[in-house]
Amino acid sequence: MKNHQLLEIGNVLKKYNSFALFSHANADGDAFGSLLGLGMSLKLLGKEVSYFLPEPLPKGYAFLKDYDLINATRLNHNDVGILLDSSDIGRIDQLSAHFKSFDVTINIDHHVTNDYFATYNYADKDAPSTTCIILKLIEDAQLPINSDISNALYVGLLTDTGSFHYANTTKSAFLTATKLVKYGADPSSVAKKIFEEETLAHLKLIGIALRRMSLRNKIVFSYITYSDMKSLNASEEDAEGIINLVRKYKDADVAILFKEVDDKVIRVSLRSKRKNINVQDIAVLFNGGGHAAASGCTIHGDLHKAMEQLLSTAEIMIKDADKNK
Ligand SMILES: [Mn+2]
Repeated sequence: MKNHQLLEIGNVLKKYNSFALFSHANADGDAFGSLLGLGMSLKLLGKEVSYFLPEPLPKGYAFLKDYDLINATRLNHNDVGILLDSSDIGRIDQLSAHFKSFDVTINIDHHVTNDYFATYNYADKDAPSTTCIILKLIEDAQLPINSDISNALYVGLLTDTGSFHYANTTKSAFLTATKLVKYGADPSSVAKKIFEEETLAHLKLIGIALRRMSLRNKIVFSYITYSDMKSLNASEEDAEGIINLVRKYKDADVAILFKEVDDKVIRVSLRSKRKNINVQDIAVLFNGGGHAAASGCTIHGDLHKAMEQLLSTAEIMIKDADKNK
């Protein structure tokens, strides 16, 4: 499995006239940033662009230019399908048939597990975000860039590095950030939109989850019930990101948050803070997935039974990890 040159991909972008851009379900900052950043650049090049994301769309990124055009443009036909920030076609759920209908497809991504599903592929696991690759493509192929595009690309970099906290906060992450600011990105206004404009329901759910934090050996965990969700009129999006506060507890090896987002539908977020504990192994046992440090699964049934079941499984796996240390 070999990467094409970004220059070759740039030539494909110049050759064809209209493009359908896709990114993955539960779109995050990098999905929105790469989708809209590349799309806006193609539009400045005089191309026709349609944006597609699996619904529901998170509203937190509505400040990005062209957000309102996602799933709104209805062209009869596009020449090329482009899938961004996605390791495989399955990541776009019900949109995958649409993507497969294109004769020419492009895959640009930074996940280790990318399976090179397109006609033209570029996957770089060392890229801090897919938007970093999009900037490289723009520079290598000399595609247009402006401040709206730079802001979109910066959003992907900022969120995928956890605000420059995670292990992918490399020299290249800062070099890309520097370039994006040079091209017109405004880090403080982006940070304000992403981190300082939370809904009341989100903040109140944080309060509930933190108050209920408990410890079981080295596992810190908490939960949000469906009745909490209903009483705050909270959406699933309002319950996103709370695991990142639970996991801050310094003596925890593993952090788990149970969210009953609908009646007897429990989304479980798992985070590992220790190298030899792979929470993906726990998530997989409950039909979920993710990465070694961050995984998730959905359990259908009674919240407290689900918690007991998952926590005891996690305890056993952590004990095994300690034995093999
Ligand atoms: Mn990404």
